[in-house]
Amino acid sequence: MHRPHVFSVAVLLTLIAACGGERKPATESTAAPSAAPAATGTGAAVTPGPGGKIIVVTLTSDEKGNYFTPSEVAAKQGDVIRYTLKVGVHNVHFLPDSNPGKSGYPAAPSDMLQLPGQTYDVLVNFPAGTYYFQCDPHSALGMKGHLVVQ
Ligand SMILES: [Cu+2]
Repeated sequence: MHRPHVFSVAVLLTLIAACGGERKPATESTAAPSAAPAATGTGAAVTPGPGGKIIVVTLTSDEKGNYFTPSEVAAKQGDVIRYTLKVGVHNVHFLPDSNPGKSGYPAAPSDMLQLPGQTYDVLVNFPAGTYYFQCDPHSALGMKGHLVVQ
């Protein structure tokens, strides 16, 4: 008469122990992979819009100075300007003070490009017009250019 009762308690304890043992994998499964941070500027490749193309502009330093090549860039809606570091340390900045009355362009400076081949992509999705850009460390030395959106 006592035996069935004792047996059932033993089974119950076994079940509790089993439950406790299952917590470990449950904890691990709650650690969901974190989403990649939103792409911001430097390094993030941008895909041209329909019919658009990629226009490469290099940033370089040599014995003649520091400059963008080309420094005068013509583009259409949907194109991507791929600023690409060749030599030196440079950035790209569409300086708001030099683009009065304009909006929609990337007004924040890019990060510094430091590794050859590093890129900063700008999708041309802002109004037609001429936009001034520069490299902040070298603007006084003439490292500047214009993006003409047709
Ligand atoms: Cu520069």
